[in-house]
Amino acid sequence: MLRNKLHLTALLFLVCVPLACGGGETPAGEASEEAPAATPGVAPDLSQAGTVSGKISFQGEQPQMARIRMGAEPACEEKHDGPVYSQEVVVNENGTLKNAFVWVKEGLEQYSFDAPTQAVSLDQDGCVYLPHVFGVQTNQDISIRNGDDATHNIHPLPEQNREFNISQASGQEMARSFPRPEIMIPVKCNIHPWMKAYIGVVPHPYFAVTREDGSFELKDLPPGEYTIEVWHEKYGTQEQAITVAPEESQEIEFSFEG
Ligand SMILES: [Cu+2]
Repeated sequence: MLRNKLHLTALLFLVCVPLACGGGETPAGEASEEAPAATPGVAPDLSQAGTVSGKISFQGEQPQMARIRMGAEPACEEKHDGPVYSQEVVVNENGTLKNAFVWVKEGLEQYSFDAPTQAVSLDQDGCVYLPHVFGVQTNQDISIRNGDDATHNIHPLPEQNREFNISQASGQEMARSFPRPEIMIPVKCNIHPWMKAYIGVVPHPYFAVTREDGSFELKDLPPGEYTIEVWHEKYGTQEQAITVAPEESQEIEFSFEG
């Protein structure tokens, strides 16, 4: 009789404990819209890290860029010394492409990275976005500033993140961030239709934007196999699979044709 009671107690214990534990759990599939789960993984070991660098070359005929007429906004027009042109395609003097976004698309999934505490700047200066193309880590602040004597309206058009559309008076500044990776988020101004920028949101620090010499550098990359992608506003994307050996400095080149 005593033995049976003990069995019953044990049985009740086994049934009750899992029920009690389950009471406070959030049902699966109810992840918050604004706070995706943190990327699993650890920080990479950088003791044998390498570097991938290179350039984005351009072949063929350089397209003529449209001239931007901003006479309706004299405060902006007078900030420019000469005519202003669209930055859709900027070919550098050395035959390379400016404003190409280069990033590690695959190969870092096992790692996690904290967002930098320092913000990235996006200025509205002379009714032009500066910079025209830039990268930011997920959840890293973008400091958006209106340096013009005019009102702007900052309006990113993401597909993986939440859209916003905010008027900004002269001199105002605000910070925003995007929680999800997205290549690329177009940004427009509802007041000045020529204003365009593109933001690459990356879950790690391995990205770069080509400037006046068309070069890029991805430093402190742990040894491994990677897919490197380059994105350009007009010419689309290309990718290359590479292997980075311990402490290796590797050069790669991409080429777009006009
Ligand atoms: Cu504007």
